[in-house]
Amino acid sequence: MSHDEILKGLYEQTLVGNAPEVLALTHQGLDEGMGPETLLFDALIPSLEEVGARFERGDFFVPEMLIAGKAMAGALEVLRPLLAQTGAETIGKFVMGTVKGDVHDIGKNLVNIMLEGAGFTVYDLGVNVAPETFVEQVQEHSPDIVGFSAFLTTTMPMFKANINALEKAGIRDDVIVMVGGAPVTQEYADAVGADGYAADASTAVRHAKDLIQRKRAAVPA
Ligand code: B1M
Repeated sequence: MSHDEILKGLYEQTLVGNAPEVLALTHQGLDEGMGPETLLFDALIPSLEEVGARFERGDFFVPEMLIAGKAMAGALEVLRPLLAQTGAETIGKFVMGTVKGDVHDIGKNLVNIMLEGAGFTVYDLGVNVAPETFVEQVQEHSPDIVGFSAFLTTTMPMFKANINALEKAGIRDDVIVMVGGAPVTQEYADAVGADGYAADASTAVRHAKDLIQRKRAAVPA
């Protein structure tokens, strides 16, 4: 099988949610020397984008979206150690979760993998995370950054609820707040008072590093 055939197969089998075949093709691609980023960015992510487009058009429904998501998640588990393999030193602590009311986690998990690869220690709180849980976990781990992911326009307002909860607990200024997720924009992040926003996982890592450096530089020794 050529590399193009593997990418085409991965795209098509993710689209129909054929998890065993997606797993087999992921292994085959890696065995044949393809990079994990190629499999991710040239097949798996575009396929999920197409799943979303079909859902919007009414050609796909929630079950189709679910099995495609599961097929992608299986491949991501295989790619995880390879994407995270940089041997970087620990550069900061990151508490991360998908906000209350939202169960999407593939994008959040991908950000976590990239953060770990860049040397962050990541505390992943999972999905549907309540503001009080974010507060407790920030108090427990004292991270440099807390990250909120939201993938629905209806759950984006939880960013503000989370920031309010941090303020109420008196710890808002102790931690950098980053937000992201498919429908989120820089304007929305600014409007809710977040310190940072990123549209994708690699930008999230770059931005997280910058924000930490700026905060450390601003604190008098
Ligand atoms: Co849903 N879903 N879904 N879904 N789903 C979307 C998000 C949607 C855009 C599809 C569409 O209509 N085109 C749409 C939201 C529309 C909107 O509000 N604007 C939608 C909907 C409507 C819904 C339901 C409401 C459907 C229903 O029940 N009627 C329902 C909601 C459930 C809930 O959460 N309460 C629902 C359910 C589901 C499934 C459970 C079936 C499944 C989730 C499986 C899972 O995650 N484990 C699912 C899926 C698979 C999708 C799509 C198809 C794919 C999402 C994905 O994984 N993308 C999605 C369509 C789409 O996104 N095109 C869709 C790939 C991923 C790598 O990208 O998630 O964008 P992304 O993550 C990126 C960036 O956002 C960024 O980096 C990531 C990696 O590059 N990023 C950050 C993420 N977090 C960040 C944090 C940061 C910084 C960057 O800093 C802290």
